Amino acid sequence: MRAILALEDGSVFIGSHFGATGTEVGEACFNTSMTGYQEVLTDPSYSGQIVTMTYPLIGNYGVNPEDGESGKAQVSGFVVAELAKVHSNWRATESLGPWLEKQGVIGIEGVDTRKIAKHLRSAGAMRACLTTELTPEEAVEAARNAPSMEGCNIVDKIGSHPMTPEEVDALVTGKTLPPAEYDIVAFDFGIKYNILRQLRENGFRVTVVPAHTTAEEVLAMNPDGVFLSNGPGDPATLTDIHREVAALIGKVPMFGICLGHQIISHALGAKTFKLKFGHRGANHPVKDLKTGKISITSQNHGFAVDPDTVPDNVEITLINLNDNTVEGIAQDASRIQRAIPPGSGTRPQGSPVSVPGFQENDCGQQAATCPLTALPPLPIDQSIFLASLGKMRYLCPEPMNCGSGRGFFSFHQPLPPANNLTHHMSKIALISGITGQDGSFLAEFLIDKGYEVHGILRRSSSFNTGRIEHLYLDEWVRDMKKNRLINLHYGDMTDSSSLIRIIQTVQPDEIYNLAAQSHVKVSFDVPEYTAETDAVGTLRMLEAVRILGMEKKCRIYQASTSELFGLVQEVPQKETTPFYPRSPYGVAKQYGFWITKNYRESYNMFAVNGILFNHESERRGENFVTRKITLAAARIAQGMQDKLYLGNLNALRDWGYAKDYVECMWLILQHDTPEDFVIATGEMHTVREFCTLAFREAGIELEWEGEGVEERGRDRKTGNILVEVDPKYFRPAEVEQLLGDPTKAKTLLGWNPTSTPFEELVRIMVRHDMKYVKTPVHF
Ligand code: NDP
Ligand code: GDR
Repeated sequence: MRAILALEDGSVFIGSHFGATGTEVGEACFNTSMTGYQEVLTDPSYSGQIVTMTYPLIGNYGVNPEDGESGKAQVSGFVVAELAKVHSNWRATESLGPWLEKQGVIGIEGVDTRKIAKHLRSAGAMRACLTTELTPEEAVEAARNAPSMEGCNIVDKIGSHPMTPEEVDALVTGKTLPPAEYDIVAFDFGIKYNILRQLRENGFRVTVVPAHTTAEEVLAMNPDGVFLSNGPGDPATLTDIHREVAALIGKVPMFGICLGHQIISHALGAKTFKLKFGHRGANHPVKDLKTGKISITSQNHGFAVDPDTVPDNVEITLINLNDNTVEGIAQDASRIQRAIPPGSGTRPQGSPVSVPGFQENDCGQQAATCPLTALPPLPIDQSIFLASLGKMRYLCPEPMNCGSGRGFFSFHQPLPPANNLTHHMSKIALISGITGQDGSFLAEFLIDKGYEVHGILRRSSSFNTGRIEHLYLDEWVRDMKKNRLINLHYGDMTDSSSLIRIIQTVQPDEIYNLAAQSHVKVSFDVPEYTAETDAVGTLRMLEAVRILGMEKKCRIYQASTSELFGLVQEVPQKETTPFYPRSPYGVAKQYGFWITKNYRESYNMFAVNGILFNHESERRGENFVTRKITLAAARIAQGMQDKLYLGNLNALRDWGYAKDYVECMWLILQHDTPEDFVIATGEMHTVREFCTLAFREAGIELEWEGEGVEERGRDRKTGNILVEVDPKYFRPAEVEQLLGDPTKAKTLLGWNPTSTPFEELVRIMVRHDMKYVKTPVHF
């Protein structure tokens, strides 16, 4: 049976169904763990989420009753590349598919989970619909109508499940329990069983209380410590819980993980914000700011504490090295100790849980002798918890271990201030043409790869940063008061001095020279300027690197083009096909190609050409034929335009998706040796075909009639003529057909030329433009 995953931005992934049938909505997120799918599925923190696992094969060790994090599956949907139909593990009692069916969870397999994860990483987590019964259009609509995770109180929705100490004991099977020395009250916001098991196995008697238990009720239980559990949803919505937790601070030691950590932060006066795509996986590097130790941790949370709101008397102790977000806070022990009122419900001074005990068991000092890596393999998220125990020095009779951990609250000596957060990017990239279609996608791609990204911005009387606005003024970045994700420098390909100055300042490891007057037809109108920018501009860039003596440090990618093949000398065109450009643009780019190759051979520079065939996207310039068509189809379908005028309908092009092509630019620069590559899909289509598909996607079936300049596209339903030929769009010399052979890129770079098929490309563009024509913002 077919299943569909639809995202609110109109992306649709069609695959095969497993598990339950029906329709569910939730927030789409991804988890990069290789194992632990059962823990993910049963973790209450995933409530309300449709989880995509990026590991390619899921279900291979089945499911069993002992690994559950709660009594049932909690996710709203499950997305995998391939579901293992046969499981193999001695502990397993059944296969994942049938178990999910019983649990009522819809699953989808056979979709490109890598693509989904990459999309969510760049576009951010979004509302989604997983269905076995709706059409793609209905599914997108359902996703758009789903509630947003921000501002959503899911803790109350899932409800609490109080447990007596005896019930907690019963969760631990096959082990002899140690005597329980300390009493813990654990708030249940969606607590995971493994946390309870670990607490019990380490000598804590645990009573699980409902999320809305009051401070007074907790203190009446006279606990040695309070634990605030993980849980789903937006921590900011739980204001009454913040209040009760605030009332406990200073009266009883406490720590929290995930949501618990965020609740404590709120109780201390800090704020939280929604992460763009959350932290979900088993490989998050977390740095202890006190010891400098870095640990690899398992995480699952979509919100984080805003460091700028953390009060002065609270220290930021841990940060996530992927994005520098706060992973742990602590409050000064002495302040807490002073705050303990005489005769309160806390332990008497001098007991094993007193402050001196904590000082001796300083987890930071233990880090050197008990690294997390020395621990036996742990199920997902236990690693975090064990680490949290190590931090829980009031309560821990002996330090469990230390190092990694997140979301805990413990009592520390003063630590380096929060502004010690530093961000070390691995490589520096400079992109000319960053405001263009490719430049904007490449910037996103490189940011995701951890690059420090710089771009050359040319002066314009109006704003030309529309495609990169989200990177330049990214709200998250602004809120975090960090550096912008990209750094822009004024310059121009016609101005050598600006190029030299920028390269000297930026000191790039990699330059992507994408800037060009890139319109073939326009190049007949501005041939000299085209040569200045596309030909001599390339020379200026290469010379700047040479003048600055950076030939060895800096790798240079030159945006070459299939237009070099022009009047094609063989079909398909490959790296060895002779050139025959047919426009001032093609001729200028041919100079760019050869001067790049010449500098490589003359000065031994890593300077390479990517001979890219046409690649399009929702960000394509509006006067290139594909975008012109998708915009017109969207406008005509919505009554905003009557007709579309085009030039040569017979032109054949090898059209790919720009997002896929920028990856290849990067791969070419990472290759061991400097070589030129053809990048293409290996498939070609006419302009007419593109038109037919685009209008179909917009709901209009076109019928073609006539020939040459008399050819027209008629709406089959209404009979109206919607497409006509206007000779003004003919070119003085036309490139009739282009078809690339990407074998070399496939073989040497491992690049997949067909990850976005032609039909999918048209769909992406039209869906985008159906919205864009009403609200001109790139989604
Ligand atoms: P776009 O036209 O979308 O972007 C061109 C970029 O170059 C824009 O950022 C533009 O700035 C900048 N630019 C133009 N002139 C100058 C100048 N004198 N100085 C500094 N910057 C300048 O192109 P694409 O993103 O589609 O293409 C990227 C590169 O790849 C181009 O070199 C193109 O020729 C080449 N190419 C593209 C293919 C495609 O199918 N897209 C195929 C093969 C090659 P502004 O925003 O201010 O206009
Ligand atoms: P191209 O792209 O010239 O291949 O250059 P474009 O989309 O402009 O044209 C593709 C084909 O469509 C025909 N065509 C029309 N083109 C435009 N722009 N407008 C029309 O109305 C129209 N009608 C028919 C054209 O004649 C042509 O045959 C793009 C650019 O991105 C270059 O920078 C890049 O180097 C090449 O692709 C590979």
